[in-house]
Amino acid sequence: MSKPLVGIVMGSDSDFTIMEEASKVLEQFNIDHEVLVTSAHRSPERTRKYVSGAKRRGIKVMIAGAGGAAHLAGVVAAETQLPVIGVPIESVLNGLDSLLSTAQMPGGIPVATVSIGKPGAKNAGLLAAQILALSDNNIATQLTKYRKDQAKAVAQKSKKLKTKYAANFKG
Ligand code: RP5
Repeated sequence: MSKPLVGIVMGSDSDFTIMEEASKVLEQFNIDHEVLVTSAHRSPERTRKYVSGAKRRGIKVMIAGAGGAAHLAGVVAAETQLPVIGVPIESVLNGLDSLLSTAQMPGGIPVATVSIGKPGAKNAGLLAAQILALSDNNIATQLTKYRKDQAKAVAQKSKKLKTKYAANFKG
């Protein structure tokens, strides 16, 4: 049976197309995680119940994504000592409202906020993996390889453009 190390919560099922990027990263590193839709304002009791039991059940990092008046990450952070990564979801104001609502926590209860939308969700997964890697050599090794492969891919992209547009491309 799997023992989830990361808990991913989102305010609505409409957030899932974004938040699945975090889940995909964790799957890539074989990190057990669980995903739950729960809202800070529409289902406060459900949110509190889930978050307050998370540490006891072995969860080490929480990722919370929400849009609009996005207070889910802050509410999650208020209920646990686990590190909380907030993902602002695109909204009617292109996610700027979500970004500010998630990032602008008053001093005392921190939320580590990533960028808006899919890149942010991806980075939330990577940041969770990096936190777990502090005490897990297997994940640390996978992260080292991930970065090496990423660097190789950049060089390959440049090479491809050189073949296509020649001359002034260095390589
Ligand atoms: C937020 O409201 C959710 O996180 C979502 O991003 C947004 C819209 O929710 P739905 O109306 O699509 O359920 O609480």
